[in-house]
Amino acid sequence: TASRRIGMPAPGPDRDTEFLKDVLDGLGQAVKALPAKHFYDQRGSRLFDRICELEEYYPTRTETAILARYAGDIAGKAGRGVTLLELGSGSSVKVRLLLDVLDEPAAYIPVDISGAHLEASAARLAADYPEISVKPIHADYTRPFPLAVKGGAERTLAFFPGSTIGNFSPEEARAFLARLGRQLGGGGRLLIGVDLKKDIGRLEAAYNDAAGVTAAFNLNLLERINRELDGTFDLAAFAHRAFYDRDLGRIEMHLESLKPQTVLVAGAPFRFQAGETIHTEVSHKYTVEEFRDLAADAGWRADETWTDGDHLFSVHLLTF
Ligand code: AVI
Repeated sequence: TASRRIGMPAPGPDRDTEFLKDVLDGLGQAVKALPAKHFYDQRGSRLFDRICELEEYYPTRTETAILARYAGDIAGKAGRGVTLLELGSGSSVKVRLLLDVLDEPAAYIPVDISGAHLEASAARLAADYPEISVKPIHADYTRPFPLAVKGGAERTLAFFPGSTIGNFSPEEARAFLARLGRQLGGGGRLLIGVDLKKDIGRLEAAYNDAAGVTAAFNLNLLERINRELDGTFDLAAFAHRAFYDRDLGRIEMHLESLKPQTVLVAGAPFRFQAGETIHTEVSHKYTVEEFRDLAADAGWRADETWTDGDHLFSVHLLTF
């Protein structure tokens, strides 16, 4: 397989058990919620790739434009022979903008929870960049995972694009950044994409696209439960909801039960009222200052921040 050719070393996270546990716990709470990381099975990862191409979903193309425009600056600051560690590498598209300009990168280490997607993307990247050593790690990067980077912290550049940091609460984001810093060590660097606060209409449109791709992405979580955990969700009896909460500075995604119903998961019954929701995702938005303060609280110094002309999105280079 592709993984063996490019030498995938680490066994994947024990996802089946974890998925079942998270679903039983999450649906058993008084306010039902599921962790957003379980969106990304193979179908979910594909749907997410389609979201990234939507007219309404400005973050991907805006961040890509920022990276394309400032890649030379970023490469200059990163220096020679860095190992690039990408957290949640997905299809490994944006990283190419960096690999194209970095000065003799030592290695590229993509980390992703979706094993099959990781394998295929890493194989494609390895074929396109034969001079770069590609060492994928199949892991849930929200938990500690084994990482041995040659050349020390100063030669490591972590890359966490897409504003995925927004899918953590601010407290989780702080804890995650502090742990990543400790994992890399003093002098380690992080290039991170963060979606900015902006008018509500623009934000809500990005999560309620006309073609219904985001709705399909959200509902795929229920399909996944049906497929993998013997669930009995009737997809027509749940609806996608996404809205911006100004006080909390975040988009919330939910799946709303359209009628009173009972659903079974692995034999366990879960009762839904009409209008009751499963909270499936938060997507926090920050100002540049808010994010720099959060990163500083986690021990990171902001070296540089780049944004687009419309101030939709930001890319920060931080040092631990
Ligand atoms: C991956 N993450 C940054 C996306 C976001 O915008 O929060 C996930 C997403 N959910 C709905 N659309 C996109």
